[in-house]
Amino acid sequence: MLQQLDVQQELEDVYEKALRRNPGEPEFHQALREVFDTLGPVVARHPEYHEQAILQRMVEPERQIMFRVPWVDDAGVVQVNRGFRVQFNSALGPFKGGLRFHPSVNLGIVKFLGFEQTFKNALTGMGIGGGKGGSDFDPHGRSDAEVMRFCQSFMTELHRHIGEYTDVPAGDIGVGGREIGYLFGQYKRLTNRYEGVLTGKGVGWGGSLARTEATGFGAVIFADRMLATKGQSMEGQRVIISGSGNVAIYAVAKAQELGAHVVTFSDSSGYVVDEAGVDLGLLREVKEVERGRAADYVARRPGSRLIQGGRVWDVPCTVALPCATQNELDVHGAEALVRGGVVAVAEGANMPTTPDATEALQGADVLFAPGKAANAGGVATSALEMQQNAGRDPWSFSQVASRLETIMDGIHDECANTAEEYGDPGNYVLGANVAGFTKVADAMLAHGVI
Ligand code: NDP
Ligand code: 2IT
Repeated sequence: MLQQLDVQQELEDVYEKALRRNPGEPEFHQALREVFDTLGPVVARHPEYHEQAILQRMVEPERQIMFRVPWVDDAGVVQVNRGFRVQFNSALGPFKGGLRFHPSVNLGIVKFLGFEQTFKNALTGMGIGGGKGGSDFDPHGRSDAEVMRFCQSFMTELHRHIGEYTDVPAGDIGVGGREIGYLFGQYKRLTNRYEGVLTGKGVGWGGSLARTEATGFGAVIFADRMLATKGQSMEGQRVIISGSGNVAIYAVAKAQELGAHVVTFSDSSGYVVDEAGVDLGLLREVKEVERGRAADYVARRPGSRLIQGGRVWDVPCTVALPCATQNELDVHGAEALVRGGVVAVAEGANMPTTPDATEALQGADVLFAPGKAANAGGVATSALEMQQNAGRDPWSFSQVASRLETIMDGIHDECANTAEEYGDPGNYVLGANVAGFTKVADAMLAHGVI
């Protein structure tokens, strides 16, 4: 057993070196900090991790790809975006993780997401490594033809680096079924291979039933299991949700199915309060079919209101599900949640809660589920899609949904048991980080210095 002091010094040294080697990437630094803060006890128990430089290797992506993505818009103007794929860690399987199309995307954001993805994917137990990619392309307001031309150009470079046994991308912010369709079409055309190289495909051409629902469903199932440790459930909870994309919509759906009362959603124009309960059918119509804005929902839903410039966390609730983007829930938001009577927070998004907000919630004894555990249902169902593709055997909705539920139960219990084993029961952040890290570290040890 290494001395505790040596371990803390070792973690600090690796962290400081990573900061120096990755300047100007605050989200990546934050993701590293959050994981490193919980690893002391596990590194102390395993001197071999130190001897084999596991931490140093883990913070360095295996491969980082950046490329030009030129395309022509509907007005005939040449546009240039930047494409990314960071293949972070393949100790447990082919790189796996989403593609994000959003103007804020840069290398640091893709690295934070890829780092987190590695541990998340380990928690699923499905044999998938971690990666992430995307572009600073903004699909909002673009025509289908523009999105198609962009996706074709993006895949014209990306196809060299991916494959069903190498790296299997999927959706994330700004990348849904439409984009996956165009990306898949171009991959197939360039490689002459019809293979499970992407997940989130349409159900008629290789996609899995329940993949669309999986992330939001999984996050609510996780919240339900956390509440059960306190003798509660989702039934009767007053829920606030941020975001109104893929994750948020199906978090609304599952929460309502389990008997909760969901009163908010949001997008980048503001948040909507609907005290009568969010109308799921209208929300889907506005967001999935019309690609509309929050105001379009409010215009058709008497009694609901759009609040611009405020924060959704001021709406009193017992359960909060941040499902939009990173760092959307800061310490002031966390304090507002605590004042409003929150009992549980489960992250549907990746790293939506800032470190001081997490501390404030945990300090107030709020059940807190980090994204790498709570939103793992999406990528786990992607792995089920890969399984269906490999077996050429599509499964029914209920088969996939019941596997998802079993997987979320397993992740919940593994996080809870690990937290208990390491002397901090109820600390799901510690449980998720340590359980995920250990799986990746042990596989890396077995593979030698690579
Ligand atoms: P979508 O693009 O479908 O939806 C994103 C939602 O968040 C939209 O309502 C969007 O509003 C809002 N949003 C995004 N960025 C911002 C921002 N900077 N400020 C305010 N609002 C913002 O993405 P997903 O639902 O797929 O992803 C949401 C989160 O969940 C992300 O953190 C993603 O990484 C994570 N996640 C997704 C998984 C998946 O399977 N899709 C799996 C696991 C995690 P607007 O339209 O106005 O921009
Ligand atoms: O953050 C995530 O886990 C995702 N965007 C889903 C990744 C996937 O490969 O399904």
